[in-house]
Amino acid sequence: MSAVGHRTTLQEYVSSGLGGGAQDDGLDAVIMAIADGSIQVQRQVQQAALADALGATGETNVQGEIIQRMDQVSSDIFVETLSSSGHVAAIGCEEIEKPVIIEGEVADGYIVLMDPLDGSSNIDVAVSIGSIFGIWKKRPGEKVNEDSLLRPGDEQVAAVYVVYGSSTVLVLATKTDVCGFTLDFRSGEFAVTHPNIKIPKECLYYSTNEGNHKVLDEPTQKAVANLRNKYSQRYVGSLVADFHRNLLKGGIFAYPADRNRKDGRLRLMYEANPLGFVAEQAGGAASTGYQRILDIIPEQLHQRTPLILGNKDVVEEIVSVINGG
Ligand code: AHM
Ligand code: MG
Repeated sequence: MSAVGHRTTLQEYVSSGLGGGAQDDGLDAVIMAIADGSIQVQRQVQQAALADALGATGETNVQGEIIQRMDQVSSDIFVETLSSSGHVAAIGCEEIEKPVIIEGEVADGYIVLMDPLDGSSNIDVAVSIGSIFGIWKKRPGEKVNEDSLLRPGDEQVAAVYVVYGSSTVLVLATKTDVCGFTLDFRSGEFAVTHPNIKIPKECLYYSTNEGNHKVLDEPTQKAVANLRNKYSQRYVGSLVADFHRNLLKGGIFAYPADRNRKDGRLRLMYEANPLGFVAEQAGGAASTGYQRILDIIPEQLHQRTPLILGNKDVVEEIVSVINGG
């Protein structure tokens, strides 16, 4: 933070090298496009009931899930702000079956994968929801096509999430820093409130859907029972909000594979990869139970994955129990 009384804004932070002296090659514009979109989404979410914009669109997405009207509104907003940034070559989105290829001629463009509004079941009931973004740099000289989006999480250059909660918080992770910003409604800007985020050493919470216990295999039941015996449970049901709490307070999120969801529930490219990147940069870890999330070579844009996310030592312990240890 700079002079007393002035909090560094997100714009200042990204313009001065993203906390680590990065070159200005358009990543700042991509991040500001996400921030601008999130301010619009936050307003729409707050006004949704008054504008009769809650509820479902009547359509389902490629994964067969009902699209909420606010899912659609948020997707449209971010596609617009990212496309207009001039630095995004392609967008992959939970609500859109095929990638949005923007290129033409974005020379040093970025590829952005997003869940524009995470926590669908909480939209209509005034519970925290959010947006999640993984950011990859286009390969030099690459002519972007559908396969260009299938990059491992390890190659992300940055990840961002926003929580629309009792305050609106944006967390940006790069290879050099994880920093949290809060939206100041007076100025309309994000300002640094959580510099240099590191997940606390002590794990306080576990977040899992306990209703799934009966469909877990035996080793996974044992791993969850261990969590239950040691930690307090907190489960919002919006991944982004559960993760944010656990990142700041110390905690573990678990949505393992089960009998009904052999590939897990959450999506690799725009949920597990970005939050796995944030977790690792903050000293935590992310695993499927069998493999590091960021090592997965993706096969499909909308593929699912089991996800164990949070304090590194606890992730390792769960992985060991799931594997019969
Ligand atoms: P969404 O992207 O359609 O909102 O779905 C993902 C959400 C996550 O935010 C959350 O962790 C999970 O689904 C909750 O699932 P469940 O209701 O099965 O506990
Ligand atoms: Mg989601």
